[in-house]
Amino acid sequence: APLIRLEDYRPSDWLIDTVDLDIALDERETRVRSLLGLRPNPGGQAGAPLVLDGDELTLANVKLDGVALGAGAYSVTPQGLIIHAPPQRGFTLTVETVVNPSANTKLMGLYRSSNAYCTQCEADGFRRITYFLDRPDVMSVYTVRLEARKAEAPVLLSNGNRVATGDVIGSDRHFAVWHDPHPKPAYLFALVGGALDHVREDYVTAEGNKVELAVYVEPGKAGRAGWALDSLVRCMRWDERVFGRNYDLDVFNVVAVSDFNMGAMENKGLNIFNDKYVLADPQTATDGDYASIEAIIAHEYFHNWTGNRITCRDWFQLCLKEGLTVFRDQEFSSDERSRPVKRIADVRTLRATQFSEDAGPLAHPVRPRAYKEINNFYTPTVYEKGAEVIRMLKVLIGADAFKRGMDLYFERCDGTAATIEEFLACFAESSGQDLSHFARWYEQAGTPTITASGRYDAAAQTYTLDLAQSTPPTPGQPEKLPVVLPVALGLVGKGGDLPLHTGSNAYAGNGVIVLDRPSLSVTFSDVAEPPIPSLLRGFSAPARLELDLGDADLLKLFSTDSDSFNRWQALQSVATRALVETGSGASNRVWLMGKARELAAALDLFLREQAAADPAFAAQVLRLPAPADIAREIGRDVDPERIHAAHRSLSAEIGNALAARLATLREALAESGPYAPDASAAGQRALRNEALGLIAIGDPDIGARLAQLQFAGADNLTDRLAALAAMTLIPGAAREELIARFAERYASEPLVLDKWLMAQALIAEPGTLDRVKELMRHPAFSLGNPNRVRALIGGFAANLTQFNRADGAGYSFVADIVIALDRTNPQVASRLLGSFRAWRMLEPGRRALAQSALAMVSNMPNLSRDVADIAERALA
Ligand code: B3K
Ligand code: ZN
Repeated sequence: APLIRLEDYRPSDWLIDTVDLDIALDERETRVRSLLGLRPNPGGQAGAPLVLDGDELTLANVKLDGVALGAGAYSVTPQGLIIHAPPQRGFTLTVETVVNPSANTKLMGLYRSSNAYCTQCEADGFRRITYFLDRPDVMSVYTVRLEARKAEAPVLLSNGNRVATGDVIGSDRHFAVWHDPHPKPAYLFALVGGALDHVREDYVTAEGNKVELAVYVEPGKAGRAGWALDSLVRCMRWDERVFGRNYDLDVFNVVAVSDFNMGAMENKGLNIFNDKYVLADPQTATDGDYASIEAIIAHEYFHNWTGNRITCRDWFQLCLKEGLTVFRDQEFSSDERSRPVKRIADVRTLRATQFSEDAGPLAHPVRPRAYKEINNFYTPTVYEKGAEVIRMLKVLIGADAFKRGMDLYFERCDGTAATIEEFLACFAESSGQDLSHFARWYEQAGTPTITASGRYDAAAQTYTLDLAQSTPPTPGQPEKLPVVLPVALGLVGKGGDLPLHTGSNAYAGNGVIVLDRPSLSVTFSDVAEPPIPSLLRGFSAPARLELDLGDADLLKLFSTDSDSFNRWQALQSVATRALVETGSGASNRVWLMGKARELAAALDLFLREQAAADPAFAAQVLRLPAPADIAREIGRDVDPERIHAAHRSLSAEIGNALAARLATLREALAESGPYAPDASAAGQRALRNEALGLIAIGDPDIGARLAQLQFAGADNLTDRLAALAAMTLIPGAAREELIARFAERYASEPLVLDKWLMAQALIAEPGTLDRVKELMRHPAFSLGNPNRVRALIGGFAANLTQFNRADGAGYSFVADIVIALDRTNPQVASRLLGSFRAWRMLEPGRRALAQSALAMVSNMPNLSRDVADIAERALA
C-alpha cells in the first residue's frame, strides 16, 4: 500500500457543491443513484481528469449532464471511477451503483445490523456506497431520498431535516426525503432504515430554536434509552453555557445499533452509536456504563461544532476534531461529576493506553506525518494525548485567552475544513503568545520524562527546584527536542501550601513552571521551612515524573496535599515503586511486605477519617496501579508472572491488614433506597466494590462469602458484576457456580454477557486460554460482532499473564483470530493485533515468541491494508 504523506497534500481539482442521492434500500441489491453538482476547484489543477473514489461497488451507469457516457470516456478501477476529459466548467454527473448491504461484514459503508440498515462512513466508507471525492475538504449540500419496503423499514433517517415523506404509489414501499443545508464532507453522511422504537423530547436552544431530539433503539428497548436522551439534553445546555455553541438543525437523532466497529459516529444530525453506549437501565448497565454513555453522547454531540461545522482539511488533522472534542467531553463530565475523580480516571486511561502506545513500535505524533491506513490512526495518541495538548494550551495561555481563542476559531473557521495551524493561530492571536514551540506537541511522538530534584537552604530561606526533561526515541524520530511542559506545582509545608515567591522569574508564575528547555532551575524565596514539592498538579502535562522524594514524603503528600490529584498520585507512586522494585526482581517479598504495611497504615488512617466524605475519590485511592502499569514502568525484560505475583502479594497484604476497616466501611456505605445512577451513589458503590476486591484477595473465604451475598442481594448490575469480578479472583467450585448463575440470569442480554465474557477472559490463571476457547463456542459469542470479539478476545489480549504466557500459546491464539477476522472485518482485526504493541519490552523468551506470532500474521498472503500496516509497523 502506498504511503500517504502530509507534505504531499494538495487541494482537490474538483469540487462537489451538491449531492442528490436516491437510495432504494434492499437487503441484497440496494440501488444508489447519485447526482453530483461538480465544478473545477479554482485552487486545484485545471484540466485534470475527475478521479472519484470507489470501493467494492457495482457500477450500473454514468451520465454527464444527463447524457450517457460512452465506454471510452471513463474507466472503472478497483479504486474508483475516472472521467477522462470532463468539461472545464460546472456540470452534473449521475452515477448509479448497486451495493449489497447484507454481504458487508466490514461494517464500513452501508450494512445491516439486526435487520436494520445503517451506515458508517468515517474515514473512507462513503466510497463503498457511491463513487465520490471521498476526502474531508470536499464539502457538499446533501439531499437524500430514501426508499424501502414499509414493513421492513418504517423508520427512514438521514442527515439534516426531513422535508418530505410518502408512499410509493402502487407498491409496498415508502420514502422520506432529507435535506441537510450545512455543507459537509462525505464521511459525515449517514442513513438508517428499519423498524425501530424511539424516545423523544422537545428542546429549545438558548438562541430560541426548537429542536426535536430522539433516540432510536431496537424494538422493545425504548425503556433503556432514557439516560442517553437525558445526557443529550444536559450536554446541549452545557455547550451553550460553556462554549457558546447552539445546535443548528430542527432535528437531532441518535440511533443505537448492535454491530458497530467503534463507539459511535458524529454524522451530521444523525449520530449512530454502538448500542453499548446508548442502552442503560439498572439491571443491564453498570455505573461505568452510565458514565460512558453520558461522555460519548456528549462527545458525538460536541462534534457538531468541533468536527462537523469545522471539519479537517485532511486526515492528518484528525486530532483537530478528536483531541479537541475529547477535551470538551472530559470537561463536560468533570462539571457533571467530580472533577478530581474524572481527572484521575482519565489519567489512568491515558497512561494505560497512550503511554504504552508511545513506548512501543506503534508510537506516532499527535499529528502523524504519514500513513498507509488512516483507520489505524484513531488512536489514544490522537484522541487522549490530543486532548492533553489542548488542556496544556489552556493552562499556558490562561482560561480567558483560551475562551477568546475558541470563540475566534468558531468564528473564523466555521464552514471550513481546517488545519492545526489555523487552530493554533487563533490562540496565538487571543493570547499574544508565540505558540510555535508549543506546536511541537503535534509533531513529536514519545512521552517526555521530567526529572526533578529540590534543595532547601535554611540559612537563605530558599528552595531551589532543578527540572530537566528528555524524551526517548520513537520510530522515525531518533533525536528528540524539548517540548513546552507546564508544571503546575505547590510547595507543601507543615500547615499546607507555602506562598510561592519567585521574584521576576519568567518561567514561574501562578503556580506553574514552564519547562520549555532541556533543564531549568527555579529558586523560591522566603521559604520558611523545608517544603515537600508537589509537582505536576492535576497532571498538568502528559509526562512521566521522576521525582527525588522518599516514600515518607510521598505519604505526607498523600495525607496533606491541597491538590486531590497529587494526593492520589502520591499513594500510587509509593505503590508503583514497591511493585517495580519487586516485579523487576530488585527486591524480595519480605521487603515488599514491609512496604505493604506502610501503605496499609496510610490507607487505614485515610479510610477512617476521609473515605466517607468522598467515596468516589476513596475508591480511586484504594485501586492500586494495575500489573500492566508496573510492566510499563519497568519497561524492559518484563516478566509478567513476577509482576503479577508481586501485585497479588501487595494487594493481599493490604487487604488483610485493612480487613476490619474495609468491612466496617462496606457496612457504613450499605445501599439505602433503590438504585440511582448519579455520581454520588455511584461513588459509594465504587468504594464498596473496591473494598470487596481487596477483601477477596486478602481472605478468599470471607471474600467468596461476601461476593455471594452481594450477588444474591443486589438490585443492580454494578453490584452483581463487582461480585462476579471479586469471585473470579478465587478459584474453585463456588466461582464456577456464580459464573453459571450470572449467565443464566442474563442469557438474553448480549451486552451484559460481554462483561461476563470479559471477566472470565481476565482471570490470571493458566486455565484461562482453554476457558476462552471454550467460551468461543458459547451461543452468546460470535466472531461477527465487534462487541463480542472485544469482550472475549480483546479481554484475553489485555490479560497480562495469560496473553503473555511463557509458552507463547496466548500469542498464537490471538494471532490466529486476527487472521480469521481479517477476512471479514479488517478494522476489528487490526485493533486486536494492536494488543501486541508492547512486545518489545518483554523478557527475551516471550519477546521471541511474540515476534514470531507477529511475523506469522505479517507473512499471510492477502492481508487487509489495516492488518498489514499494524503488523509491519509492530515488527519494524
Ligand atoms: N469519529 C468517530 C470515529 C471514526 C472511526 C473511523 N475508523 C467517532 C468519534 O471519535 O467520535
Ligand atoms: Zn470523536
